[in-house]
Amino acid sequence: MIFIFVLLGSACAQDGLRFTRYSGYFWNDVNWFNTATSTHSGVVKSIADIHTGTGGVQSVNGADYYSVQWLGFFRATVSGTWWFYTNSDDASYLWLSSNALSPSTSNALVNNGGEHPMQERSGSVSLTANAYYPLRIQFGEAGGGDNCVVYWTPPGGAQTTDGTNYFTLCPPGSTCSSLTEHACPTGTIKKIYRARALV
Ligand SMILES: [Ca+2]
Repeated sequence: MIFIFVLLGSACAQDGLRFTRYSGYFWNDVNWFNTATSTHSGVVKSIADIHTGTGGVQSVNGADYYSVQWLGFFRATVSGTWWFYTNSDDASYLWLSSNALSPSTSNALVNNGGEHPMQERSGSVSLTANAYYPLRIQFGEAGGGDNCVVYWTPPGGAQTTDGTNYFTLCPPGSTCSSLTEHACPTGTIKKIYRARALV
């Protein structure tokens, strides 16, 4: 029996979103992150709360005056209308697709801006199955309580915070040139092969 290996595709070795944590509150200025001082960074697979969303750096209601930005890509598993949500204290925003590349408060899919206790806001968008969309999420804590939860509902599906199979730093086969923050480091592309027997 002879085995051959069939190339099925390639995928970035790192699934998830990249979080970067900054000192200070962004006061709803979406460009603030471009010049702010970062303190921590890493890759996470969910933002079930600010603890998981920062890889354990922050705890819920644990600090004042900090901000976090998440960057990556979102893979739509099915076609149709998707709902995205943030629930945060204080401000948060979520952008998908081209708006994630040139964000403003007015083009956010989810605008949960302002200083407030835990508050849910949502937005819906039509997505195509197996397409990868640039994703940007910003959150900041001004004072008092602090937390941020991000979740979504696929068409006909259940609400979830679990980014497994949804979040990736780099879509397969892409050099991510349109969103340089996400560029896959050299050597992180892995190719997926399947052994097939010839008889
Ligand atoms: Ca607060």
